[in-house]
Amino acid sequence: MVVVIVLIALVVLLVAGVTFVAVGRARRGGVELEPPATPTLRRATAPGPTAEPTDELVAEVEDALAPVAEPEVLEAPRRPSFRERLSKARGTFAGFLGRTKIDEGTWDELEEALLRADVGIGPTTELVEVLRARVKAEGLDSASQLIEAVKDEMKQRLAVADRSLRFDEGRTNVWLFVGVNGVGKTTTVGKVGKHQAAEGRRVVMAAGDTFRAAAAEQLTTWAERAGADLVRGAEGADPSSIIFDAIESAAAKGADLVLADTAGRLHTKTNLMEELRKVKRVASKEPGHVTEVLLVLDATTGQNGLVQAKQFTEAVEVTGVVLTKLDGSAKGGIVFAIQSQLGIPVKLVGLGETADDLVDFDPDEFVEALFAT
Ligand SMILES: Nc1nc2c(ncn2[C@@H]2O[C@H](COP(=O)(O)OP(=O)(O)O)[C@@H](O)[C@H]2O)c(=O)[nH]1
Ligand SMILES: [Mg+2]
Repeated sequence: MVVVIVLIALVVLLVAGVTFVAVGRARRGGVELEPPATPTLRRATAPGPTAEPTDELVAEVEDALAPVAEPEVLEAPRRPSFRERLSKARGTFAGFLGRTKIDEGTWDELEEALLRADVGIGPTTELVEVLRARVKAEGLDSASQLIEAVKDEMKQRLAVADRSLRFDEGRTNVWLFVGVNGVGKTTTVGKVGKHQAAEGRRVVMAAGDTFRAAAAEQLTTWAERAGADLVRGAEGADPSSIIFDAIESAAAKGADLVLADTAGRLHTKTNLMEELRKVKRVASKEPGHVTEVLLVLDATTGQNGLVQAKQFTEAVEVTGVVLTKLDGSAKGGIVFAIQSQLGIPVKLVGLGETADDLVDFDPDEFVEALFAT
């Protein structure tokens, strides 16, 4: 009798044990069926030695996962979003975003936020006046409605017909990059070169900053990355003649785009502007055809950038602005000041140091990013 009871007990235990292991496996199998982010992750989450899965079970799960996991491996580098890179600028509007009603405090906070973001006193005053009138006319009474109105007005002010970089087919196009020292000219020439070469254009870079040898070295690295040709001269050489050499060399081998770096510093400011006028004149001689003069401005310098912009626009006809280092700045509002006070479109913005971090300026995305929570 005792033997029978012991036997029954053993059988019950055995059945319970088998069921437990089977359920455990099924559960782990269920978790495994969630599509993992990458195959590496898949390996990391596969049952460990303690799970003791059968080979068939592993093969089955891997088969089920394979079609889901593969496309992720082939994914190209993602264009950085304004939203993720503008975290500093975004903080500027934090206090204002916390409000629910529209009262005098709301207007004060809005004005302060716009000034802190470097929208500038003129454009800020104008914006606030228009918004006060709009709130009244449309009977808006919540701060969230006001925020939508602010965004709408900002987008309207940034809307321009054309931000594209001008390129005339069949010509030796020359894009000149100008700006003060350290704003990101050489880096931008490199990034633009990489993008343009990737689009199939034959690019020649001209190391027109002969003030320091390091600038030509830096550009050499970028030219190698972009698969572009580079024309450089000795330290202290005449920038105009280097740029002209680059243009002639481009024309001779059928390259259609010359990207010319320039110095941001000479011995005095007046000389720099004279030098740039000369560069523009020489670059416009046959076979050269200057289709862009891009002023590079550093967003972290805020309103100071506007002063620089005025000086450069007096010297050469600037066709567009490249605003760099927007990733490290709380002063993105300078975009409004540039466009409203100078009427020059911001064409490209730098959101970081790599080639993929130079993107077309998208005003709607930019404004939404400023107000993202
Ligand atoms: N974070 C960030 N750094 C940048 C950006 N553009 C340029 N830089 C950096 O700014 C510094 C100066 O750039 P450089 O091209 O040498 O300036 P240049 O003197 O005008 O030619 C370098 O360290 C660049 O990597 C950008 O969009 N974001
Ligand atoms: Mg440079």
